[in-house]
Parts: sequence; C-alpha cells; structure tokens
Amino acid sequence: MGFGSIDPVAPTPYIAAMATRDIVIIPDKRLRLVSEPVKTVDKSIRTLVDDMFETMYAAPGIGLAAIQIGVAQRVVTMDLAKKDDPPEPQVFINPVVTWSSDVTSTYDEGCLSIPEYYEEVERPAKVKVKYLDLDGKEHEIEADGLLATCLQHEIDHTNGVLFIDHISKLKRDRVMKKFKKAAKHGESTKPAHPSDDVPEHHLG
Ligand code: GNR
Ligand code: NI
Repeated sequence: MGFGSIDPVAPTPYIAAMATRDIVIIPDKRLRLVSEPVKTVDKSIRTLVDDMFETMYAAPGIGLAAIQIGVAQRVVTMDLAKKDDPPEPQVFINPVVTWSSDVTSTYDEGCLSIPEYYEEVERPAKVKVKYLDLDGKEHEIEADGLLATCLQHEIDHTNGVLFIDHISKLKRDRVMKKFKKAAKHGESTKPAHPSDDVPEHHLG
C-alpha cells in the first residue's frame, strides 16, 4: 500500500513567482540613495527585473528604477510602446550618460514616487547612454524624444535625483510639503487603483 510512483515527500522545485512590490513614495529617504553598480548579471538580477516589470506595468508607468521598489542597484526597466501596441520591454543595467546635446527639450514629467504630480522639465534633447543588457553585454545607444527624457529621468533615480530637483524651488517646496504632510497623517499618497476595490463583504 503506497503512493505508487508518487513520493509524498519528494522535494518540489522552487518556482519563483513574479511579484509586484510596493513603490517608494517621497519623502522616503531611500529615493536619495546613490544606487550600487551591478557586479554580475545573475539570476537575482533577472528576478529583480521581472518584479520591476510587473510593478511598472501594474502602476502603470513607462519606466522604473530599482530604488523605486527599495532596491539600491543600478537597474532600470522601461516600456515606451504606445497604448494598444505590443509591449516593448527594455532593460538598462548600470546606465550612464556618455554624451548629451546642448539643445534641450521640455517634457511634462511625472514620477511613480511622486504620484499625480506633473511638471515641465527641461533636459538635453539627445543623449548617448552606455549600459549592460540582461546577458551582461555592453551597448551604447543614441536616444532622442521620450526615450532620451525617460533615460535621463531613470538614470537620475539611480543617483538619488528626482525630477522635482530640476524645477523651481518654490514648486519643489510646495510638492514636498504636501507629501510630508500626507506621510505624517499616515495617508496613502498612492493614486486609487481599480484593483484596490475590495467587495464590501470581504472587509473586516
Ligand atoms: O511613468 C512615468 N512617466 C514619465 C513621464 C514623463 C517623464 C518620465 C516618466 S517616468 C515615469 C515612471 C517613473 O517614475 N520612473 O522613474
Ligand atoms: Ni520616476
């Protein structure tokens, strides 16, 4: 009398499930950390990248730096595909700006770590960026348009810099004050998300 060929105590292979992680919101001091370079692109980095994509798509956002989920490593995910087009996931490990144009452009920026606040930011219109891919292979690209803006926004995050550091002190102080007050009152500054709605009969 047994279990035939089924061993009831056989070790099951551990399957890491992708997961969304909480997004760090200002005034959390972790957003001011300078992230560490990735030494080796190993399985732990791939898991981090998977979780970053899941978190970024769920938010939803078009870019995410690892520090925004509390991991101080120089890892960036991005997807600039237009709505209803197929996804275009992009990963940038240890990204650095190697050249930037004198010509600038202005873009109405937002940040998942500063929810529901948008302001115009002027940055170099074109940049060259060197980075590693998920195979640890080095690339250098020249970017313009939204890719240039987004790369600079995310590389800033890896250096503890936020887009509000590029706007006037008056505006920055105003938004910081609002989020500090919300944090003190223990308010969620996360924008309401449809999946947050729980049927009433499931509540306490
Ligand atoms: O989702 C995002 N949108 C965005 C819009 C304009 C300029 C930059 C960005 S990045 C932002 C997501 C984010 O906070 N990345 O760090
Ligand atoms: Ni951001």
